[in-house]
Amino acid sequence: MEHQDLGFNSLLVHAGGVEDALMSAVTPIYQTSTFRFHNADHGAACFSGEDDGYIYTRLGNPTIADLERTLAILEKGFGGIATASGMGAVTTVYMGLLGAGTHMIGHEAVYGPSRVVMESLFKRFGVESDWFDTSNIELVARHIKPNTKLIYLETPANPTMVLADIRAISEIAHEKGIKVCVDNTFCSPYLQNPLELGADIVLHSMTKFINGHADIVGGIIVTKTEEDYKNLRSVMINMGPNMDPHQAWLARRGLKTLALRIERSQANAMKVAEFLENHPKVAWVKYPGLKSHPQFDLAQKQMQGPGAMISFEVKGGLEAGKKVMDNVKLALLAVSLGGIETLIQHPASMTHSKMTPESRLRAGITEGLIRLSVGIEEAEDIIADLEQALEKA
Ligand code: LCS
Repeated sequence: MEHQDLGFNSLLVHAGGVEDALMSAVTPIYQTSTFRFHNADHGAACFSGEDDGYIYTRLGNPTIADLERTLAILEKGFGGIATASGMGAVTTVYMGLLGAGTHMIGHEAVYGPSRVVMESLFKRFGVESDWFDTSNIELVARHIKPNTKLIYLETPANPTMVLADIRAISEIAHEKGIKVCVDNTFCSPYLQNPLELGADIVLHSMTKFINGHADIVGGIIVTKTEEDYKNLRSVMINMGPNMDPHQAWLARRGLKTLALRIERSQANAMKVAEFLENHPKVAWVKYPGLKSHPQFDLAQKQMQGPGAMISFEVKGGLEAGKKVMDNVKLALLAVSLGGIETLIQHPASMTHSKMTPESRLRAGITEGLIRLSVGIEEAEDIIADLEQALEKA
């Protein structure tokens, strides 16, 4: 069947694939760095593009291509570009769209390194950037300059759970010929499709929900147009943050159960968020599934579900929060997110520690903010674990 006729779970299982002479049911791992040519003319034709045969794994590989095609279908884009890590995807987009004398706008609370790499490394090469609260559309419009080339959103944002209105911002951007890129890591294509909402490029850390099993690092970019695809693929293959075939195979395997895993972890997250919101020792909770989330209506409109990420603060701030993190027994005290196991971490001293304290505070990343990635365990066990840890706070 054509993929247009298939529902999401069917695509997770059947999209992509390779035509393999031995008819293997699962895409094999083509663990090879290079591919043989039939003869010299064939090699030349592969290089000139007359023949679409594989050449060399940095340029393309059947196992990686299977994953790239699948993500392009799920995100409803033209093509996918897999990278060695989520940061490989972020920096490929920056390299492809920006240069000396250009300017970008980003949400103030993105994954720490996505901002830090721009404000340190890319700044050295003459790229300007402004980071502020993109949930405020007027602020976005006001910060656009004649040399603005990119608006970079992360929604929900890591770790503040602030949302950006992808459709409204894309409209403003496109009037000025500016590209919009959305980091969709917190949602996965199951919960949000930025390209359908108007964005030009979507990217993910595949390390998270897409792979889902906390056993690989990886990234993916999907573009809406062929032009952006060609540009970013050329950056990727020349810079070299390519994925490895084995890594791609694991990600494609993990992806098959994406919807099942998210349904389960999201149902757990809703229960955990309600538990935290009603707990006397908890100062505040941010979860897009709670009516108390300031952008609950936008979440309902833009996302197909609130996801499995929660941020909260214990009364008593960091000292009290540390007691919770040091006393959990089921949840793992670890960074990363989107896996089957519940993880807890402290952004100000961990994932976002390289931001300046001023930028962190302005972005709403308080010293006491704790981030929870809710897994697929029994909700009762996750709640009991947090309850006993909160008792010690
Ligand atoms: N984008 C988002 C939203 C992320 O959360 C991360 C990693 C990245 C991009 C980068 O992806 P990576 O290169 O690690 O595959 N986020 C992490 C986090 O919150 N804890 O540890 C890693």
